[in-house]
Amino acid sequence: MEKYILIIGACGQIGTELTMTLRKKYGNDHVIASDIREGNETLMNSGPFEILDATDSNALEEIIAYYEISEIYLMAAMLSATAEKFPMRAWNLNMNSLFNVLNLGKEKKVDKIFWPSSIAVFGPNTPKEATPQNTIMEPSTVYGISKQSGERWCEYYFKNFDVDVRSIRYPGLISWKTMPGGGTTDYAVEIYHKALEEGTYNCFLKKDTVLPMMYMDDAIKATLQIMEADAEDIKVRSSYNLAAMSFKPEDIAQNIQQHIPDFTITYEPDFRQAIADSWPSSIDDSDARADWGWKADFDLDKTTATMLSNLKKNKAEAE
Ligand code: AKB
Repeated sequence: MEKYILIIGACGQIGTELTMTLRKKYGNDHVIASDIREGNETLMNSGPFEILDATDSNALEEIIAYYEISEIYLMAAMLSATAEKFPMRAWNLNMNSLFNVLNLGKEKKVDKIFWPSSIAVFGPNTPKEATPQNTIMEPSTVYGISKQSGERWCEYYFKNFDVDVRSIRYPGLISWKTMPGGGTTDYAVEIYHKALEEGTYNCFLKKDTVLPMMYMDDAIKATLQIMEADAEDIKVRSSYNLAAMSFKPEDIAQNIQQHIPDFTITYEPDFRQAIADSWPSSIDDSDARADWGWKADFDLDKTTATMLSNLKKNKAEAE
């Protein structure tokens, strides 16, 4: 039987690159992109697209039936910084969209589901260094509470209704194709844009705030890898820890200065500092490595070189 995949939240930072990678792998017509708004030209012109509010279960069911979808990637979510401003909207979007998709799995209308969790599931009482897979989880943010609850529901639907749902706790993600929106780790993308455009960046986190991060290619690789793994190898049905690198704003600034010696950085911490302070500095991802062979390719040097050369190329083409 032919496989048809639905990406919900296809126009966001992860969704855009995930959609293009899956279209390359399975064929453009086999990957249906959907979002509440239209995305960039490449995404819109490369395959089917549907406007979809992820909280609208009837509209979702119609799309599932029309395209004979067997696999869903639910990428729509309100991230940490925005969620603090709109707690009820964040809870509504993050939880109801997940229930809509899990219920399709329960009713056997789809075979497999991917749902992203985050390092935000951890909180101030979690061990900060090499945070283990199973540890104290007392998230202190709206976003973290929704992700922690989501993880519990994923495991519940797997155990009680045999729903094949798979998940990763993404760290901060760095990419040059689509901007992130509303996260606490967004500084690690903005800094590259500002370095090239203005030669300076005013960081909203303190210079020594270490957070776990990952280049987008690694995040996409992990997502495809966990979805392609044999079901019996997926031993964690809440969500897997995943790691690539950890750094502080000062490290990334120094790294950029190796390419742009005159680059300067200033620090003006805002409400996002408290969110960052509640998260781990580094993550132990040994379960993902052991269970489905995870290994990151990008460190900070490689990330910076790739980000700057691609953004430079984009800038030159636009001028
Ligand atoms: C955010 O900063 O909210 C996200 C995340 C770590 O999940 N990038």
